[in-house]
Amino acid sequence: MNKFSYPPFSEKLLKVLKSTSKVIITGHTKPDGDCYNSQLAMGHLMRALGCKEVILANEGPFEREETKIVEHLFEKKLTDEMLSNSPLLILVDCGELNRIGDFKNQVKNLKTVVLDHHPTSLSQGWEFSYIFPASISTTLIVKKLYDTLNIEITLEVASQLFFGFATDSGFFKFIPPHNGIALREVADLIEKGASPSETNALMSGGKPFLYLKNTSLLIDRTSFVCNDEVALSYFRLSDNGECPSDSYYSQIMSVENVKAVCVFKELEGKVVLGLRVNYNSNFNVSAFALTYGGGGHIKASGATIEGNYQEIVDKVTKDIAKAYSNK
Ligand SMILES: [Mn+2]
Repeated sequence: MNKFSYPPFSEKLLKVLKSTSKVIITGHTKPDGDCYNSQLAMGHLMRALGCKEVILANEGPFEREETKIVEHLFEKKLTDEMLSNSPLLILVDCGELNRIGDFKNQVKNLKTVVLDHHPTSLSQGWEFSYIFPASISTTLIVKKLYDTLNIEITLEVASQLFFGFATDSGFFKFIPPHNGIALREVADLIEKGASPSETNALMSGGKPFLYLKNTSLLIDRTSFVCNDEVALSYFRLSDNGECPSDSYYSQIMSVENVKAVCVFKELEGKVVLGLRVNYNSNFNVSAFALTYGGGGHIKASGATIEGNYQEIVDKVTKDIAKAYSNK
């Protein structure tokens, strides 16, 4: 792909946003920095457009350290009152209803606007959508909406939009060539007051010592397949503290030959599969996750699989070795 710009928003999408007096803004469960900041910034945008009732909802869980301070801003349950008078639904950083948890059945008949950058959302047939996988983060799509509608980006919103970008770019690490526009948009956010140093401290600081110890636990438990190019590790229900997947991915990716990483996180009756690949690998983990009902990006994806822990680990390990070899 050569240098590109963001396509314009459709007139009908803009019209729906401008004519809405009640909105529910939600995103995927287990929100990350891109998801919840897109929700917050869209909340502000809708109020600026004159929308009277803005409901921010996310089922959670708010697991990541940096999400805990914003958790109280989001409704975890949708009441009949919230669903009355046909609110508009805005889905951000997610284009599949089965990724929003139990809300799915309550909102499936609402008129829906989707703002997302996951390629798996393209096939969902949304009428009012802006799905652009080349955008590093959903917050950069939200920024494009602010600029299109001429809504002022305050310091608070600039910080939110930058945070989403910082999360999904691995703090500037995962940016492909030709995507100069991302950095031009980010420069604008920094000029408006977003602080990379403060965001970095928020994102990577303040973790309990156990998080670091668990990173070494995952490193210790690593096994390799496919000529040591695929690293696998696991975090059991009986382990204490948080599963440090992100920290583990970046550590294990620094090992020579490693091109792909898979983490099995055991929950009650199910396993959360996390997948990452190196920037120059052509193994499509989004497609792989999709075979287990998951999804995500070409280089970062995941799935939640119900069933027996050991059976899931054995099957996925076999499948990933096969898929990786056939890529
Ligand atoms: Mn995202």
